Amino acid sequence: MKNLHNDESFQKRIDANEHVEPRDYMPEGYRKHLIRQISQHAHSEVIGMQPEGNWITRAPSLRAKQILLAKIQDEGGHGLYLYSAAETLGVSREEMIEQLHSGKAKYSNIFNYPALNWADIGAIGWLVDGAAIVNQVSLQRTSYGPYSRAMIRICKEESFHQRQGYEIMCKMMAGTLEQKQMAQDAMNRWWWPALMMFGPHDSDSPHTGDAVKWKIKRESNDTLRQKFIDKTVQQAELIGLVIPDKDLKWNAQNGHYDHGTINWEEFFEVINGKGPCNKQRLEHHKKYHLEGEWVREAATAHKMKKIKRERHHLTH
Ligand code: BYC
Repeated sequence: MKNLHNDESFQKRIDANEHVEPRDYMPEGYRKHLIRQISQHAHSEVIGMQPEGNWITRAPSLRAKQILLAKIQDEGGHGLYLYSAAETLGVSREEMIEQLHSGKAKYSNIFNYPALNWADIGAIGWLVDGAAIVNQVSLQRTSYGPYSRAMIRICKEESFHQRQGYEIMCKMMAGTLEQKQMAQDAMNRWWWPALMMFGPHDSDSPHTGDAVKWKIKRESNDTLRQKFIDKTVQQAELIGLVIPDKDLKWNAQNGHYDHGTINWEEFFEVINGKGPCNKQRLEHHKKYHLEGEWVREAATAHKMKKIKRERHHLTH
């Protein structure tokens, strides 16, 4: 079945839960959909290093600093796996970076909010990585082989990140009144943007139809958001944090928590460039990308020299 080159046989492979590999036939829409999603995912990992990187020099202990450094380095590594996975679809790293810089490619809404104090580092690890992992566990079963394999490696690291954040929140909630207030304040600011990370409601999500048909997405935006809420509410209660949603309540009939209305106006403003930190995040990326140009040139020159040397060796 593998080498039949038409959309119908492709769909049969998807329906049979076969992985699609880079050299296999795939419809152009599938390829484009994946390039968009994987490159946005890669940009999110890399831009996501900024709000946390801001706190490395102010971590409250050597232990906390080591853990935060390791976590941020992991995010950089996740970006690299994902850029490589996207490159297997025929797009170059330069094109993806160009699309990020021109605003054509998005990155996660969440990284356009500022990390104001140490409690925010706890909230990011717990809520942001917590939301990311719910989405990414599901993506381990995505139909495109290189994306699926990247997700398996990434998920192993994300679970450590989530625990790093929750540990900070636990410590602060066991601390002074001021520390408890800081933790609650961070929760209040990060909760709603974390819910938005899962994307618009299924009924308003233009890409979900194709994504589900092609098994790029294994679960819908709302299903994943609900999973995240259900598990996080209990973690918050355990340490005495209050979810900032007056409409949040347990629904015994369906076995899930009902939640209040998400501010989609804010979401669309943020993803379309008007969030509190969009400008800062992109300018930072552009500045360091430009400053790193000599490294890329040197690495390419070194590689070219090596190839020439090897060729010379083979022919003489
Ligand atoms: N932010 O039809 P929809 C991390 C856009 S980072 C921005 O539902 P789709 C971490 C969407 O792109 C985790 N934009 O789209 C790193 C589309 O616009 P375009 C990042 C969003 O693709 C460091 C439009 O809204 N994870 O782990 O079916 C430190 C309509 O949406 C967002 C991923 O990227 C958003 N939140 O579903 C800590 C996961 N949501 O493209 C942690 C991979 C939607 O037409 N991505 N939009 O211009 C996905 O699973 C899916 O792409 C989404 C959206 C669920 C995000």
